[in-house]
Amino acid sequence: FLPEKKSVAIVGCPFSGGQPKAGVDQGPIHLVQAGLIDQIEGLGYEVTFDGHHQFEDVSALADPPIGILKNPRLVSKVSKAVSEVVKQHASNGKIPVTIGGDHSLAMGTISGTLSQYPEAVVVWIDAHADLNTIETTTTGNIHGMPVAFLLGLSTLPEYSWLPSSPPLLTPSKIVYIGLRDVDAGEKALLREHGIRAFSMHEVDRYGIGKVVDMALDTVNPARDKPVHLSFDVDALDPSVAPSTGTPVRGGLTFREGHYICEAIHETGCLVALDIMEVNPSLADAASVAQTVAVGCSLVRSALGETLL
Ligand code: 4U7
Ligand code: MN
Ligand code: MN
Ligand code: MN
Repeated sequence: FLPEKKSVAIVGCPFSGGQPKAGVDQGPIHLVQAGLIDQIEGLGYEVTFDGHHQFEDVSALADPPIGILKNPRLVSKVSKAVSEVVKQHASNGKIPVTIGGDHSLAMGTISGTLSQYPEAVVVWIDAHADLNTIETTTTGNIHGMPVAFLLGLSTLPEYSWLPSSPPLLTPSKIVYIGLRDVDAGEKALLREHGIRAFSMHEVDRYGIGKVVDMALDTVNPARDKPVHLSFDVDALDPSVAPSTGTPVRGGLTFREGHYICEAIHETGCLVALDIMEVNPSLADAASVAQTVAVGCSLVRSALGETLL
C-alpha cells in the first residue's frame, strides 16, 4: 500500500472552531513559516503545498449550539472538506501531513485515510482521549469528541457524511499513548468498548520503547497495516510544548515524543500524519518558538529523520 516515490502533501488547516481559545488557527502558518516544507524536502521527499485551507464560506454559517456542542455545523463542514482533501492526496500516493488547528480536524483526516485505506489503524498520541460523545461531553468543545464521531458513538444529521453504521473506525483499530486527563465518561467508554490505551502510567512502568511495541502489537501485530498517526502536541509535557490550549502536567518528554514518531516511521507503515493543537497565541515568544520547533521536528522524525 505504500507509495513508490517519497511524496508528502501538506494540508494546512488554520481552524479553531472545535475549541474556544483563539490562536490555534495560526498554528499551521507558524509551522510553515518555521521552514517545515524545506525540512521535509531535506529528507528527500517531494512536497506538495497549495497554501493553507480557506474555510471562507463556512464562517458566515448560522450555527447555534446543538445541545451544548459549540459550532457543530462549522466543525462538520470543515472536517468534511479536510476528509476529501486527505483522501485525494492519499489516492495520489502521497502521505498527507495535516497541520492544525484543533483536534476536531481529525474527524476529517482519519475518515479521509480510512476511505482510501479501509484496513488502516490509528495511533493517537494525546493527554486526552478525545472520546466524549454528545451525551458525555461536559464542555461542548468538539476537539474533545472526534474519536466518538469516528467510532459512530455520536451521530447527528449534521455529521451524516461520516458513516456510523458501520463506522469507518472500530474500537480494535485505534490505540492511545500518553493519556493522563481522561474524563469519567470517557473512561467508561474505553472500558465498554475495549479500546486499548497506554497512559503515562504505562510509559513510566515499561518505558517508551516497550509501550510503542505493545501499542503496535495490539493494532498492527504483523506490521502489515497502514498506520495513521494523530499527534496532539499536548501529549508532550508542558515544559516541552507549552503553547497549546489544554496543557496537562506529567506528559511525554521531548525524546519520548520523538521516539514514538521514529518508531512508527521504522515500521514503514505510516500513510498519514496529523500534528495538532499548536497555539502560537499562548505563552511567551520563546515558548511559542520552542513549541513550533517541536512540531516541525516531530514531523521530521515521523518522516524518517534519524539521529545518526
Ligand atoms: B484535545 C476535555 F473536559 N476532555 O472534552 C473536553 F477535559 O484535542 C478536554 O485533546 C478535551 O486537546 C481536549 O473538553 C481536546 C475536558
Ligand atoms: Mn489533548
Ligand atoms: Mn487531542
Ligand atoms: Mn488540546
